[in-house]
Amino acid sequence: MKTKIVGIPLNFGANRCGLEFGVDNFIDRYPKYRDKIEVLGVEREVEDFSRKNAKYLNTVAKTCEKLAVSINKIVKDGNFPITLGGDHAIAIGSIAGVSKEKEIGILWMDAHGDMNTPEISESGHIHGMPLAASIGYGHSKLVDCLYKGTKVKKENVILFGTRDIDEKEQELIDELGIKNYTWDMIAEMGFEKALGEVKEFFRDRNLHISFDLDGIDPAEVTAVGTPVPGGLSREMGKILVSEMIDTASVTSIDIVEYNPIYEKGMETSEYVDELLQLIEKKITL
Ligand SMILES: [Mn+2]
Repeated sequence: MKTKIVGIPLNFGANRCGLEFGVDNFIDRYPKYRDKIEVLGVEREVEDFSRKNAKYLNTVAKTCEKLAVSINKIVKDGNFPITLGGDHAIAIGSIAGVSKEKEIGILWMDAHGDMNTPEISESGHIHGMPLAASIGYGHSKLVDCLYKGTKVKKENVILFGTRDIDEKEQELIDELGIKNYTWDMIAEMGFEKALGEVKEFFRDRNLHISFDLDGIDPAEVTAVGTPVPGGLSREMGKILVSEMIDTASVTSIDIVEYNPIYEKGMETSEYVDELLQLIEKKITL
């Protein structure tokens, strides 16, 4: 199987300057990816700026739709899509593109829950909503990306590494019974044990991994817009991806929220390169 990397420099889901430079800056630092990453443009749409609870909804929805079509084609061609962000809202598109072809579960590695909806979001930023949208909760323009309705069953989702969840978001997570390995739980039970449980849950099942760089400890990965103390080490992040590929039938991966404005040196772009190399090596075996 061949990996196909799609770069999508969306920042409107986070409304934070810098994310739109992530893909180009990464390629500039690692020219070996110039011919390997297909960069998709953001589809800027007319917006209703009186809407505060889902900012840039039309632009985010249209861009996710475009990404979903591209990812869907990669899957249909028998290849393995990697989506490089850009803010985490793009996962709405990548997941829709894969889930149209096969039933998948989701491993959501993130400091945040990304389980907000327009009704409960405090910021109105759509990058806090993609997991909820993928399991059928949120604005219909997001939920119905590529095709109508729920993309992934809520019981087939695991949150991993969380340490900053809004109050109403937590209520929704509890109400829906979403499995959530908070960073506190992982630290207490031990990373190996937590990973072991996640592996058992997804063993031999189709799995999409949505890897938010802010899930990693910001002391080790600085180039993220919404850092939260704590989190996985760089090595744990790589072990997670590597062992999930060995255990589950991993179909697709997102690597998101690379914001070069906040980078101290090159340690985050280096980490993205390491992750891409690891995935490529394992998938093309
Ligand atoms: Mn996220």
